[in-house]
Amino acid sequence: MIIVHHLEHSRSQRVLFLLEEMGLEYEIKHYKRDPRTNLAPAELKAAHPLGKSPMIEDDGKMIPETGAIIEYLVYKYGEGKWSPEPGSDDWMHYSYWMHAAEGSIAPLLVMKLIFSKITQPPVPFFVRPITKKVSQQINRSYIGPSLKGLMDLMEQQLTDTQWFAGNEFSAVDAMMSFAAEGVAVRGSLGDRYPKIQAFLDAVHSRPAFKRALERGGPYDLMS
Ligand SMILES: N[C@@H](CCC(=O)N[C@@H](CS)C(=O)NCC(=O)O)C(=O)O
Repeated sequence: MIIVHHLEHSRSQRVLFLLEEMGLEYEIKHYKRDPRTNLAPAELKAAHPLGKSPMIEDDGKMIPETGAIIEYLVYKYGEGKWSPEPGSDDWMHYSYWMHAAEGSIAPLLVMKLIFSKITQPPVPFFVRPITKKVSQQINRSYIGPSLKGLMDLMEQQLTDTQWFAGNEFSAVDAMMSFAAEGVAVRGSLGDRYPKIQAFLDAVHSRPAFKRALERGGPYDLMS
């Protein structure tokens, strides 16, 4: 039986989403964030030295890192479904977004979150004018333009194809669901990114996503 080490309010949600899409049986081990630091509790470190979520346990193996988990599930249980034909154009997109989600998009979202936090308490009020300037400068010169480039690319992909790797839902759409939620919250879609918004709406209306939410519990993104 697959066990998902699932931290509340986290990107582990997309692993539950894929498991539900694939119709696989799994158990969830729930973890709560530390209310003061918002980090994972020590018990998660006891399960694996990284202490991050998601992680899955299967056949006595512990597998961390969302992309690796998704590729493992598709390879081991996918029965040839959930990913496009290797080498095809759709597969190139599949591979690109599978890596870009955590390799390029997530680090920028985390940086944006961190730089927003240094402008708020508990940073002392008399330091905040400086941290605010630093935060604005880094947002303007690096995070903002880099994120815009990726959001433009996401929008273009979803204009060319209905999903991230062709016109059929695949595992990379579960991977990209958190990235799309992240850019919607941290990057703001406005009316410039209707295809990303439509992708999110489509994801949120899938029965598997709803079931995953019910089983996973609280999911207040990027809190
Ligand atoms: N790239 C990793 C990121 C894992 C990660 O940072 N997870 C966050 C949850 S969104 C976490 O465990 N945070 C708690 C902590 O750092 O203590 C993945 O996609 O699996």
